[in-house]
Amino acid sequence: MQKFAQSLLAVLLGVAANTGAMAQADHPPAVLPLATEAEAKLIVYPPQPDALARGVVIVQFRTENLRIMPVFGPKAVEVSPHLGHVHVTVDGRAGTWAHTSLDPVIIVGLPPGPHQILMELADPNHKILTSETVNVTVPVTKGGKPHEH
Ligand SMILES: [Cu+2]
Repeated sequence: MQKFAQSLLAVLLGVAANTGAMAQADHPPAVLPLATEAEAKLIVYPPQPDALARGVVIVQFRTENLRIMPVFGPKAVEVSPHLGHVHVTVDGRAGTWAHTSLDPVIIVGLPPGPHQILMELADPNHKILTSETVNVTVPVTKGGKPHEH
């Protein structure tokens, strides 16, 4: 019985330490190594319309069955539950960057017109697991100039 109580405490503490960043829509995040890993999913939301009207592209996203962290290398691929990051590429150009948190992707300075933002969910060894493409049209803003910093 004591062993069961200790296990329960470990689970409860694990949940408390992992709430927030990994909260998911239908179930809490895994807190113990998993015998089998469910398929990693990347859910990307449409750019925020208010910001887009000002020429600022803000893309929010979340993952399921994979935690976004700045951890890399073959040993990290073996960690359970799985870790990973997102590769972001704008308009197919060279210059993909690794996004290593669940913070939104914020892009300023795109010229008015259609753009494609490719978001690829990668494991810690940069193998692509799944991807989503965001199609966005940056409007001509007042004065004809996009947002500037
Ligand atoms: Cu990578």
